[in-house]
Amino acid sequence: PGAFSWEDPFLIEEQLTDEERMIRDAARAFAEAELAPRVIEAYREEKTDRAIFEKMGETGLLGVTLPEDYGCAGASYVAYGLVAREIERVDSGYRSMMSVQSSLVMYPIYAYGDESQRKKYLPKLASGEWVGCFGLTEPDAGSDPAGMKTVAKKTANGYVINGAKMWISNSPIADVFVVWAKSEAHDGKIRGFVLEKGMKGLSAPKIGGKLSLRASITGEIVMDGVEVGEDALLPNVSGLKGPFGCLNRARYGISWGVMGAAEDCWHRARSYTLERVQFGRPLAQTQLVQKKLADMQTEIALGLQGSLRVGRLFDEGRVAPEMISLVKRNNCGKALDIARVARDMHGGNGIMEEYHVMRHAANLETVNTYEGTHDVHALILGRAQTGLQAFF
Ligand code: TGC
Ligand code: FAD
Repeated sequence: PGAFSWEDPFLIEEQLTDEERMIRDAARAFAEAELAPRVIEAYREEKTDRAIFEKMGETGLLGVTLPEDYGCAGASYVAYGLVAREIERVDSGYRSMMSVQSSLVMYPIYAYGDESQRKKYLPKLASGEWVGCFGLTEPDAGSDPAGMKTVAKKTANGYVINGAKMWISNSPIADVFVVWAKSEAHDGKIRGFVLEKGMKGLSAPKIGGKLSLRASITGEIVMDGVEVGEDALLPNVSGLKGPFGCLNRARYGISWGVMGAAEDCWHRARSYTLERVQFGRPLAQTQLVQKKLADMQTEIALGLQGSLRVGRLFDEGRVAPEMISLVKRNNCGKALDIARVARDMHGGNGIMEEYHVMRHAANLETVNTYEGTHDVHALILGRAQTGLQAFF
C-alpha cells in the first residue's frame, strides 16, 4: 500500500512541476518573512502598507502568468494558484491585494490593451512601483453589474467619465484605475478605461469601519467629469465579457487562496487540540474533535484537487467559466465553515487575535461575497444545468 500523508492526502505535491514548486516555495518564504510578522497589527489598526506591493514585486509574485517581456514570470495558472494559497495562508486581505493587481489590473491591460498601454503600465505594476485597482461594482450594481450607471461620453479628443464605484480594493492607494463604464460612443456597451491618480475629477475615498479584510484597504472611486484621451480606452474588448474575463482569473485564484486560509485554520485547530487537555485527555482524543479534523482534511484535500484540475485546464486553454464558479463557490463556502469550526475548537482563546482563526473567519465572510457571491455562483451553475436563468 502507499503511504498516507495526513497533510497532503492526495499527494498534490507530486502533481506539481519543479517550476511550480519553486514559485510556491518563494511565495511561502515571502509570506512567512514579510506578511506573517505584520498581520496582527495591520488587521487591528486597519493598516495597509503599500511597500508590500514592492516586496511582492521583488519576489516576482505580481502578474505571474504574464510574459517575461513585461517583467513578469510567464508561469502557469497552477503557479498563480499556489501563490494565492501561500499568501492567503497568512491573510485573505494580502491575497486580495495580489489578485487585484495581477488578475484585475495587469491582465486586462495585457489582454485588452494595445502595445503602448502594455509597455507603459505592466512593468511598473509587475515591480509593485505602481498599485492598481479595478472598478466594476457600484452602489446600486453589485451582483448585477449590467445595471451600472457610470458613463463615458465622447469628446473631441477622448471621453469624459462620470459615475461612482463602490467597494474597490486598493483604490485609496492606487496609481492606476481600470474602470468599466457604459460608452455612449459604442452603443452604450460596457468598455474598459485606464485612469491615473491625479486626474482632475478623480478621487478614491477610503471606506472605514470594515470588520473583515481589515489588512486590505477598500475605497470608492468617484469620477466627476474625468477627461481622458482616446489612449485611455482598452481597445480590444467590448461588453461584460471584458470584466468577466478578468474575474475568471481572480475567482480561480481565490479558489486556491481560501484553501490556504482553511489549511492554516485546520493546522492550528489540530495543534491546539493536541495540546489542550480537558477531562484528563487531549481534546484531540475525543470523537467529536477527530470528526471535525477529518471533515477539514477531507474538504481541503478535495478542494485543492479540484482547483488543481481547473488550473491544468486553464493552462491547456480548456477552462469553462462554470468550472471556475464551481471551485470558487465550493472552496469559499467550505473554507468559511472550517474557519468557524476552528474558532469554536479553540474555545475562548479562539476569539483572540494571536490565535488567528477568528481573523480568518471574519475575512472569509468577504471572500464568500466578493467576485460573485456564493448564491450567484449557484445560479450560474443552476443555469448551466437547467438552461433556465433564475437571476430575475
Ligand atoms: P450574462 O448574460 O450571463 O453575460 C453577459 C455577457 O458576459 C459574458 N460572460 C462571460 N464571459 C467570460 N467569462 C464569464 N465568466 C462570463 N460570464 C458572462 C457572456 O457571454 C455575455 O457576453 P455577450 O458577448 O453575449 O454579451 O450576464 P448577466 O448580466 O445575466 O450576468 C449575471 C451574472 C450573475 C452571471 C453576473 O453578472 C455575475 O457574475 N455577477 C457577479 C458580479 C461580480 O462577480 N462582481 C465582482 C466585482 S470585482 C470584485 O469583487 C473584486 S474583489 C477582488 C479582491 O479584492 O480580491
Ligand atoms: P448584492 O448584489 O446586493 O447582494 C446581496 C445579497 O443578495 C447576496 O446574498 C446575494 O447573493 C443576493 N442576491 C443577489 N442577486 C440575487 C438573485 N438574483 N437571487 C438570489 N439572491 C441574490 N468590486 C469591484 O468591482 N472591485 C473590487 O476591487 C472589489 N473589492 C471588494 C472588496 C470588499 C472588501 C468587498 C466587501 C467587496 C468588494 N467588491 C469589489 C464588491 C463585490 O464584488 C460585491 O460586494 C459583490 O459582487 C456583491 O454585490 P453587493 O455587495 O452589491 O450585494
